[in-house]
Amino acid sequence: GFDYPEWLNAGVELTDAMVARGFGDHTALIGDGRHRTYKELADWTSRIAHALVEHYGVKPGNRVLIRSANNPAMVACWLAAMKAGAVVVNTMPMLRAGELAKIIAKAEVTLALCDGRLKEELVVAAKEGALLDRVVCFDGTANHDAELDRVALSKPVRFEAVRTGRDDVALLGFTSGTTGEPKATAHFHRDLLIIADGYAKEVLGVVPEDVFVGTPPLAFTFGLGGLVVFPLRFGASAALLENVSPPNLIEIIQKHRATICFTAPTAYRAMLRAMDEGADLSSLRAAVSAGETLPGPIYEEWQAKTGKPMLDGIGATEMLHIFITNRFGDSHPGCTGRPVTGYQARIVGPDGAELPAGEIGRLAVRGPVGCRYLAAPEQQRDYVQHGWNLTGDSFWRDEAGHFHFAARTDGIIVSSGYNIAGPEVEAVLLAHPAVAECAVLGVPDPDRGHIVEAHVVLTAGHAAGPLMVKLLQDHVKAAIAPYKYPRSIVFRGALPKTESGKIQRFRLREPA
Ligand code: 3SK
Repeated sequence: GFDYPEWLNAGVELTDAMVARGFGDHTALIGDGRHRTYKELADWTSRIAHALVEHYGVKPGNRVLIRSANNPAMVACWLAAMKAGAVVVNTMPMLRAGELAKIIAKAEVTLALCDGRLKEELVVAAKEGALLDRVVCFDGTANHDAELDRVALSKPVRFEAVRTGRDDVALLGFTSGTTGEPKATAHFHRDLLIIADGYAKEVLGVVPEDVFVGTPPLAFTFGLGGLVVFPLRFGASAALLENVSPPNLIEIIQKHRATICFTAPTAYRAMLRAMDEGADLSSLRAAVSAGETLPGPIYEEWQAKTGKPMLDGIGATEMLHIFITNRFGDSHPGCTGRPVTGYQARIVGPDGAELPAGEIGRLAVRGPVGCRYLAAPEQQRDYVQHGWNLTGDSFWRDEAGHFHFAARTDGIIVSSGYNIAGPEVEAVLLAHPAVAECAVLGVPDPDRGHIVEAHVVLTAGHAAGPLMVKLLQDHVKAAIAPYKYPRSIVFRGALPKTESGKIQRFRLREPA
């Protein structure tokens, strides 16, 4: 089990406690052109916490929203707000005023901390969401040239952190779900440590020499865990990237000899192409892929080029982080792996009964962290049944106890009585050299109930048209059972994605 003291503050555990454990001079954060040690981070967060409590009147339990790209100042604000006993809502920099206003209203945010470069939309949202003029700007660059920086700089570097309980809420993670309507999930101070002491310790075996990099926004718990909590919990370093394009990711890996990368399959595909051009990514010892199914061909090419496996995993904002994963020495293409120690997983049918190995059903999981929706009792009843979290994914389990992704629960395509897993068709299409990206969905059909429709982005030099449709259909028919072939193919310039890289399949149903 995970045994934590009754009074626990994750902000303190990831800063001052690390200094006390001897990591004071070790680099914690790399970003905005600087390296910051654990001691500097502890002092910085203490000054901000003073400012929050004494200048801005933050009380324990107040909801504080943070709006920023991934940079050290955002991390400092997050840790400081936790030290001050606040409940933090991290938000993505690309959100527009309307989306922010919904979050402000839902989370009952009383104060917002914003990178000054991003304030416009938030100021509009604050008015709409009744937050009015409680938007305080910080400087996301190294200049400390914004209101919060100036107030914080006048404060002492020692702060008596608020005595939060291990089961006090520290974080509200927002998820847009498949429909686009935001839902908040509450996570305790101890949950933030459990994901590190569980997954990161057991699966990644993090050591202080590790350097973490990656692309997910810190507003997405995949990024917050992988790029902040995991490194800081073990005295390692995180190199943060504001502009998370694949070329920047590749550059930062080479520059800082990064060892652990958290990103989605699309970036791994770009990294493979960069290796063909001579990029040296040999410093990476762990390539964690999540957020979207990892296609077998990417896994195999990575293994062939680097000699190391990729660690595909599945998590959920509701569950805070990864709960089923591949491991070093137990990693397989097209397979998501086994539950992280402490978690149990099973496949259930529509009546909630466990299904035998080989049968596709809904993935149910339980363990030390689970879903707690904020003020959404109906959604809570749907998601958590008899103590099991129903994640909205369909999987199957093999005889050896490994779990295999089939589709989102709403993503299995039933056509003429056949069950077709969209991701399987996607993997086959992706293996064709003309296909750069694709997403497969079921669309209603009067004869077959649904038919398989593929939305395809072609690689450079390939032309869309009836010949390409026929070529790809024949390719699928030759690779898997012919009834699975896409009867409809739509060519697109790009696929709609969330900021965290997930393909928004519901948007593919809108006219192209
Ligand atoms: O798999 C995901 O989408 C996910 C979501 C939240 C946290 C972690 C992960 C991997």
